[in-house]
Amino acid sequence: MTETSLENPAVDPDCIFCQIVAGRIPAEIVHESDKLIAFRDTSPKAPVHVLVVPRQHYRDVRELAFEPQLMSEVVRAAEEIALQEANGDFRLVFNTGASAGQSVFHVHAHVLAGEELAEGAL
Ligand code: DGP
Repeated sequence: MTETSLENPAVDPDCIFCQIVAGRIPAEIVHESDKLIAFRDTSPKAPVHVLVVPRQHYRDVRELAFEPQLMSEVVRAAEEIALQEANGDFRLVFNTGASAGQSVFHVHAHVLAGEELAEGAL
């Protein structure tokens, strides 16, 4: 573990997305910068389904809200991905908390795009 603080450890060794960020678990990366990576979801719910993930470990978007610049980068990355892979329109979803469907507790934005998104596409 490096650069840890109690509230916001930079890396959680038990976190699957930290492992992807570190290159220890493979993923199909479609976009990256020094602050974040974006890779395809393994269970796509739309023609384009990409997860935008800060390299640093934040539990959920409530924590990311304290980092407005990084939050803004997440949105800009979503826009780029939707332009690259579809017509530029997209849906951005942050499942936040287990009862809202969050299953990986490293913040990630679901970018859904492509054709007309079905009503229940996440
Ligand atoms: P959520 O339920 O909002 O926490 O979304 C987690 C998503 O992460 C879910 O749609 C499936 C995806 N996912 C889980 N494990 C992996 C993995 O190892 N690789 C990739 N690419 N996606 C994963």
